Amino acid sequence: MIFGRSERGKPPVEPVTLKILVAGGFGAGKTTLVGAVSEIRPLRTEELLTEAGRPVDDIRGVEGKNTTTVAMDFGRITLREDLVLYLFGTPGQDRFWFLWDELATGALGAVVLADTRRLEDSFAAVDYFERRSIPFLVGVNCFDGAARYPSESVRAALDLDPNVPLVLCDARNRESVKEVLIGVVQHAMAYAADRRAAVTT
Ligand SMILES: Nc1nc2c(ncn2[C@@H]2O[C@H](COP(=O)(O)OP(=O)(O)OP(=O)(O)O)[C@@H](O)[C@H]2O)c(=O)[nH]1
Ligand SMILES: [Mg+2]
Repeated sequence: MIFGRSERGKPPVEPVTLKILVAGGFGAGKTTLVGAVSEIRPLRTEELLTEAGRPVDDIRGVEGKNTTTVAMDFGRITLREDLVLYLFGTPGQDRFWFLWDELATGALGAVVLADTRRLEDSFAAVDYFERRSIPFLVGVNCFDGAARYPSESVRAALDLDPNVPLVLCDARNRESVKEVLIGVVQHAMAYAADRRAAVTT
């Protein structure tokens, strides 16, 4: 017997789509993270780092880096049949701050990628999401050769609220990045539920 689509009794699932921002300092691994998990060829807006930019573009620790994001990264991942994330990676350089408000519109939550060799570069992103009450998770991108610090020290250095999740990750590794993304969705859902409860009580 041949079954038609409708006879299988399973209507196609219309997935929920959520927008997640991937932010952090210059060279923290944002473009790498989006590329590691995206199931579509990620849209990138990379430009070559130039000699002229050398005084402002600090590539210590990521000496192999020869491009930088000038507008955004875009990718998509299906976490479950009924849950699709659209990932928007921000540019890391300060001179592109004007793009952030546009990118943040409608975002459910954000990942702040941090490189422990230059943690101070993540302060601005942490600040940005705190001020706008956008729930975020900090992903410490563990670069080869970078010193490992206990999570508590990183939390203290970033002055994170106790409820902000912090996870260690490898932006090149699909499974590791998936865990980060599941973490941010769970955190954002819990945050939204708390806000609803606060409004109704
Ligand atoms: N060892 C190691 N290298 C990484 C990791 N993530 C990124 N890289 C390398 O670090 C460099 C910077 O990565 P990008 O993904 O371009 O960083 P970005 O945050 O998008 O940079 P901007 O857009 O310029 O701010 C690249 O050369 C990557 O290959 C990681 O987890 N481990
Ligand atoms: Mg980038």
